[in-house]
Amino acid sequence: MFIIKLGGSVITDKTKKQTFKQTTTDRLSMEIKKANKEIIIVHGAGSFGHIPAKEYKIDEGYKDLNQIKGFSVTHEMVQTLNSLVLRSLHEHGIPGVSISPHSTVKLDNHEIAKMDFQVFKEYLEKKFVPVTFGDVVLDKKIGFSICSGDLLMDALAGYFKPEKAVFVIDEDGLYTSNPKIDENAEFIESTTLDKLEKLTVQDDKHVDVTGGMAGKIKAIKNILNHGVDVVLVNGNKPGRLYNVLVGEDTVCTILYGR
Ligand code: IP8
Repeated sequence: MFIIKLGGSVITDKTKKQTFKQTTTDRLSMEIKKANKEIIIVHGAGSFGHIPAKEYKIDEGYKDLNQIKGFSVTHEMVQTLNSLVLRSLHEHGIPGVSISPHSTVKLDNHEIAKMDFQVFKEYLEKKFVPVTFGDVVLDKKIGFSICSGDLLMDALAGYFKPEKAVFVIDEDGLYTSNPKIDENAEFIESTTLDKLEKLTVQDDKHVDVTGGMAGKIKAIKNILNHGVDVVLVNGNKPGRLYNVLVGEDTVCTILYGR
């Protein structure tokens, strides 16, 4: 089994409000279908979720009444993106079913305190493809907060122990520094948790309420600690996700779990 995260910067244009990348998502759906593996899909919120979540400071927890509107607006946005992803999957023969974190996950100070894994299990047993996504969620300590797709990847990888946890991103993989701002950044083909600990990660200026690459690295370290291998692959390059899923050589970064 594979757990795949379709990054928000791959399926949307992160700089423009609610801009869905239909062609890219359709191609990725096609690659997933062709690979014919048991999968769970997680997707990011991109410009549908991060913009309103930032505006209403949802990640800081409940502070004022205006955020109630912000929470529901953000939820509506990510649910809209989820419908677009689901439609793309369905049109390419993938029986995706949506599992919304806001009603199946409970956070405690930004960490997952409770998650309904059983519902994923039952859908998988019936040959559906569970699809979940970065969402706004109730939080025991701070009222509400954001549950990122990376947090969901960590929790799902810990429970299901997939063959690989695959992050589909808008870069070829991991670099020694941020290639968007450092031309001397060196590409890392494969690495381990110990080497990853030594990397410092610099983010670019995307609107990202869940910590961008730094947040992703934290989730990746946890996944490696679950003993699960992680792959980072460029979703903008045709065929690479398919190659990862079927075990063909391709440009990507592989991180070995322990
Ligand atoms: O794009 C963020 O999820 P991510 C979810 O996976 C919201 O970090 C609501 C901004």
